[in-house]
Order: sequence, then structure tokens, then C-alpha cells
Amino acid sequence: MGILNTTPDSFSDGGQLQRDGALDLDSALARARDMVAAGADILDIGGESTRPGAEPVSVAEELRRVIPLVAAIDRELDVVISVDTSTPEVMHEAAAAGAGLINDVRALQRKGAMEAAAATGLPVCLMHMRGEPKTMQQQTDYQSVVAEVLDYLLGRAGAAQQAGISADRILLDPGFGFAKSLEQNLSLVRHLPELAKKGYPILVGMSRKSMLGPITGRDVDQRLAGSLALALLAAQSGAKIIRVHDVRETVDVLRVWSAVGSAV
Ligand code: 9MG
Repeated sequence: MGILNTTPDSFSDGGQLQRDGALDLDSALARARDMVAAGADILDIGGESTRPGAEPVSVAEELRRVIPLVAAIDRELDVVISVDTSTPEVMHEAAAAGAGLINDVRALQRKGAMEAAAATGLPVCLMHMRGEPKTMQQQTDYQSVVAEVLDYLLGRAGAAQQAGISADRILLDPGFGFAKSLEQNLSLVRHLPELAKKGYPILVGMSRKSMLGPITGRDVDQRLAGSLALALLAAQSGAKIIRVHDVRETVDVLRVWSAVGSAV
């Protein structure tokens, strides 16, 4: 899954697809083409930054950033379009414009989101987070992060099924970097195989994230090797979708891993 942020303020690639304060559709489409050519099966389009400390965005602005790009990619490229949103109106409009997956870091907890997602008939990715991006890093007091994340995700999967989203349309994500310390993130990496055995496909996003900073001593634009190491670990642990900035390099790593695996 390649990351396509239309935001001015995302932590790694914010502002890269903006011109004069608005989405530059040509640049965004060019980036989408590159990612698909590099081997991405899914593109994740987001119009609201979820980095720690990020400010919320209005519904109108999120729609303006996301929907024209979803429609343009749907017209031109053969790829699954994921929409990274918690906003019911965006879910609805994105589905109509051609989206094939809803990726919600708030696990459909925003008012009206569960109903809106169910009405689209699309698969949903439910991610673990506490609170809101602006303040989430003040909420890292877990008794057992692995047990609590598991509990939360299975609870949200149950709620989604109650709302009419069938189990085969639910993916789970432990939410690396969302209300978690470095040690808690690492613990979740170690326990990914447990989560992967709960019967739902697992999506993970660790690309360039701050957990790699203290481990490698690298700034955000120098974390490719660390991100690839985590992508491989996640795949070996059973993750089915890896959300990344660097599609070409990640696809190479996964192809090598897959070739070795199938030779055994
Ligand atoms: C939008 N977004 C940012 N980080 C993410 C992650 O780790 N997982 C998912 N599903 N979405 C994310």
C-alpha cells in the first residue's frame, strides 16, 4: 500500500503535492502512476494529517483534497484506492468516486462513521489509537499494550459486524506510533503473529515513523533501511498489507522474501 498524502502537514511527505495552498492534481497523479509502476497494489489517499500533534481539518477541506484525486486515479489506474478518513461524508463521496477500501485510524468511532462505512459496502481497516492525534502521545499508560490493543480491535470488529459489515470485509491494524511509546511499539511488533492469528487480515504502517528515530539515530528522510527492516518483519509475522512511502524498495524486499519462502 503506497501512501499518497494530499495534506500540507503530514510528518514525512506533507505539502509535496500542494501548489498555492491546494492539491496539485497533476503531481498527485504522477506520484500515483509511479507507485503503481513500482508495484503498489493499493494507494492510500489521505486528506487529514494524523501525525502526533496534527490539527483537525474541516469536512469541506478534506473533501476538496481527496475526492478529485480518487476520481482521477479511478479513471486512469488499475489499483485499489484506499481512502484514509474518519469522516462519514468523505467515506460516502469517496466510495461513489471509486474507492475500494476505507482506512480509518479512529476505527469508525467518529459520529456517523460506522453507518456510513457500512452503507458503502466497502472493506474497512480498523486501527487502534487512543484519543486524537493532537494529544495521543500523552495517553500511553497501558497495563499491557498488546492485550489492550487486541481487545480494542476485536471489540471494534464486533461492533462493525453488528452494524452490518461482514467479517470478510474487516482488516485490523495495531496503529504503530498512535498513542504508543517506543517500547510499546516494539512490543507490538514482537507480538504481531498473535494478532495475525485472530482471523482478520492485518495491515501495518511503520514507514519512516518516529519509532525508527531513537533506534537508528536517523531523521525522517533517512529511515528507508529501518522501514524496510520493519516491513520484512511484519510480513514474516503475517501482516497482509504494508503501508509505505517507499514502494519500489519495499516491493523488492517482499519479492525476495516471497521467492525464498516459496522455494522452501
Ligand atoms: C493514515 N495512517 C497513518 N499511519 C497509519 C497506520 O499505521 N495504519 C493505518 N491503517 N493508517 C495509517
